[in-house]
Amino acid sequence: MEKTWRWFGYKDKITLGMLKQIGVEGIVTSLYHVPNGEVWQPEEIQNLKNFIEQKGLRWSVVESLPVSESIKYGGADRDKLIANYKLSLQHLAEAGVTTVCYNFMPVLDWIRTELEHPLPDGTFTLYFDKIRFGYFDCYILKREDAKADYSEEELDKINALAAIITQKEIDDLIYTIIIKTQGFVSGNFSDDTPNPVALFKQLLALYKGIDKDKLRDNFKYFLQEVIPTAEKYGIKMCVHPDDPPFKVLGLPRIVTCEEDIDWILNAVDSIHNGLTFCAGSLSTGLHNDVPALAQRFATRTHFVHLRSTEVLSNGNFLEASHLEGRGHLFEVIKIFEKLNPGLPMRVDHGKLILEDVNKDYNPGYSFLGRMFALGQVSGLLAAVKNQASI
Ligand code: DNO
Repeated sequence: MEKTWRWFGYKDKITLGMLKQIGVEGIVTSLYHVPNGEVWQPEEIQNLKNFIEQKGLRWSVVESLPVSESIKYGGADRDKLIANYKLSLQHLAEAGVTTVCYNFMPVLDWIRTELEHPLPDGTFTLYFDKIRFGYFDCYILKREDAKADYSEEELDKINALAAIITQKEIDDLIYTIIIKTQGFVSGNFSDDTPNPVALFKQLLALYKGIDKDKLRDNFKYFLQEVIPTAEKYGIKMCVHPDDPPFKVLGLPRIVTCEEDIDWILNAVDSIHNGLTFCAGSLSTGLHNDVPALAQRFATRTHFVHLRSTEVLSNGNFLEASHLEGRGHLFEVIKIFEKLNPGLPMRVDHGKLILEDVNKDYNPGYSFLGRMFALGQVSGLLAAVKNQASI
């Protein structure tokens, strides 16, 4: 596997020089400053590529070329936006950047309720608390029908939380779910968004009446347009699974399990229509057996995210060590090295350890925590390779 690292562009505090020192080979990045839906221009792509190559690295993967909301809900301007998307793909291919990761999650990209959850060893990690998320849904968004999505017991706990939650905790929850986790990945929100809850509700409203089947129709429409372009220019498209892989806030999620992935890969049956195998996202679905999925989809995978999670009996989940948890990364690496060797992989969602604290890194994208995880995963990779050569 190629050791890659998600780097947030020219303004990232973690420099390419630092990455060279810790054994990173390839860079995963995006044109972060280009608003969603606009064409990525050849000059900008080339400049970024040159910048990376001057440091002795390569631009291995685009993560992400974002799919605009309107393409997902099937808005009036979707054809124009898809045409722009195709042009961006063409420009990337012309520059020699040919692996493109994206997702098809409505409104929210990934979801956590806490970004600095303390662990007994003094480090901090990302955390999803079902009851806090339920509070956000029922009391902050006040979504119609929200209560139907929670059990009686969960509703009791949500109501109990409502009786004691402080204004600061409410503000933090809004900031965490809407701004901080989405801000750097989805382009829908930023620190300057004046009334994030109102904007969030507007976006949710755009999906009224869009159920799983309708969202699948829109996804297929997108794939039927985009994959022929990917074939023509040699682009490997790879969709990222939904994080977490279940329905949230009444929004359908359609990249959650074996059946979904099968459906996507068959919707347009081409090697250019592939998967980003995110062991972490898939592992938070108790319905998923991560190594079995790797075995099944390895040959249609173009990019791998190595991380792992622990799911608690109450439905909450947190990031696990890269050596433990439901991701079973040793097995996963073994499978990929056997069935599709050499794929770019990056570690994901490092903890905050030691000097990482108060550095204001994007959540999940610490330096030391990720470096530590990369060390662990590099060890697993070396062990797999040694085993294979015995
Ligand atoms: C979160 C990431 C996701 C991922 C996108 C890909 O940390 O794994 O935001 O980059 O879903 O489009």
